[in-house]
Amino acid sequence: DYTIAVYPGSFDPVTFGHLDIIHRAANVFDKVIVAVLNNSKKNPLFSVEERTNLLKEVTRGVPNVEVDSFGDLLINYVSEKKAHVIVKGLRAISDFESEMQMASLNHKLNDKVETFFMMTNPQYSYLSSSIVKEIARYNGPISDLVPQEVEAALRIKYAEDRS
Ligand code: COD
Repeated sequence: DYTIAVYPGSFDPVTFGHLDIIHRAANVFDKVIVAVLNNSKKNPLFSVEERTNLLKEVTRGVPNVEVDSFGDLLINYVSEKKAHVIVKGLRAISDFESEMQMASLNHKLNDKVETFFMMTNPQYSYLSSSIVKEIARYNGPISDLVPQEVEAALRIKYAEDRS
């Protein structure tokens, strides 16, 4: 069976932690759709177009990865894409509670869809988009945390803020 997995998130912006999950998921599933949440509520730093474009740039070398965006319930999007798997990354215990709630709810909404969790690479266990934005805002070093394209985009964003 051809297995399509959806890896959803805010990706504001994509980090090496996300990228590690994307590469590992691409080794396991036939196709991985990285799905960017089009969220106006969360007041993201990058627009959905910017987040999607950055993801496309940094996953260019992985043939079975596709980047898309979605705007409503994840489970509806997953059905629309004829996918049966949701991929999530787990960092600390703090991720567990909300991920368990979302996995249970999504399973209740559609029991044909399974959520698969991948444990973070210990190297990236502390890494989140928010921490990267915080360091970048104060002009700190982020080259070990995000790909070059993302670092450049962050520098431009915060330079605009400062001017
Ligand atoms: N190592 C491993 N995994 C990581 C790392 C890291 N360093 N950093 C992030 N991750 C994982 C996260 O655990 C998550 O699984 C994924 O990568 C994306 O992370 P973020 O922070 O970019 O995205 P989130 O957590 O804000 O995404 C939340 C969703 C968009 C998935 C969720 O809000 C959602 O599904 N929304 C749609 C509306 C909906 O259906 N709601 C009902 C859900 S039951």
